[in-house]
Amino acid sequence: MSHKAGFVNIIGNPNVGKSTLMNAFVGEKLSIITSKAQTTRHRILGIVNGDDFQVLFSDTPGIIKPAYELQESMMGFVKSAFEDADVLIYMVEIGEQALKDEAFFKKITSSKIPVLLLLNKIDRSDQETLETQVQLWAKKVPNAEIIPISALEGFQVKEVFDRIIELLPESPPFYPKDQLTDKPERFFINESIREKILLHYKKEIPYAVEVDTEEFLEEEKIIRIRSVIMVERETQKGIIIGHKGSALKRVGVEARKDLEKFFGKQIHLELYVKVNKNWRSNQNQLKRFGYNQ
Ligand SMILES: Nc1nc2c(ncn2[C@@H]2O[C@H](COP(=O)(O)OP(=O)(O)OP(=O)(O)O)[C@@H](O)[C@H]2O)c(=O)[nH]1
Ligand SMILES: [Mg+2]
Repeated sequence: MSHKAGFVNIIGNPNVGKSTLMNAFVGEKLSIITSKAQTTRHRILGIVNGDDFQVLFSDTPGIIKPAYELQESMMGFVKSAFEDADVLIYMVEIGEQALKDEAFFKKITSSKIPVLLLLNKIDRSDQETLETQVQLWAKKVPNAEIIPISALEGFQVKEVFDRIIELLPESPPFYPKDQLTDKPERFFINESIREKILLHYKKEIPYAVEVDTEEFLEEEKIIRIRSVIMVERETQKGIIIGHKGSALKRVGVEARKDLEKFFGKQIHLELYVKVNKNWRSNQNQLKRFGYNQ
């Protein structure tokens, strides 16, 4: 029996639904999803295995013009996703007109590998808008196959998956068939906590936050976790903690619930907040947090 395998890398503007789509393919909440732009900061592998195929999806950060080192590194992850793709998924959302970076856009339009342009969030659209949008993108990216989808509602997701399988090269698997991702457990803990921060704090706060899990102790019935929430300034620390610790407590309670689902075990989660001045612009700190592209 022949076997197919390859890298299918998902790129596009912030907030268009890239992580929603990858989670839908994998059937697990590997990537965090929020309504805020720049939710995803890393390249996250999501593996879908079958008897005769292995699809290696990569979720990537939304494309932006980087303003500080962290964002430079995020765009490094996007760049790497162009380099090893067997199939490129370029995701746009209904109403969108252009990619936020001309150089990346040229890479897509001159791509030698198959490009699937997924027009997402069509649940929010009407037939007329949809048809106009399809025509617009057919002109802009003539080398792409355009498929309208709704990642959130699962509309056309299976059709896209079947098309991907057709396009994949023959190859043995790259990872063991029971593996779901390339990221360690601590990564998903950090991300769950960061998701709650994106959900509950405003303006600059979520962008100034990084989470680091310092302790992960798995016992028979319980996993004991201690994580630090890093901010850039004292004032941000106060905001994260909130009146009598109430805001931080909410983050802890909600993250713990998600983690209990993810690990299928009782979780004890201890959170504390620390100031780490300008970590977003510090090469060494970024490296420590896994942004070493
Ligand atoms: N209506 C609708 N909303 C969607 C759809 N897909 C995603 N969303 C919403 O769009 C928002 C962004 O989704 P994400 O999956 O986090 O988007 P992303 O492209 O990964 O965003 P970044 O990581 O910030 O680049 C969330 O509020 C999703 O629920 C869809 O098909 N329809
Ligand atoms: Mg994302």
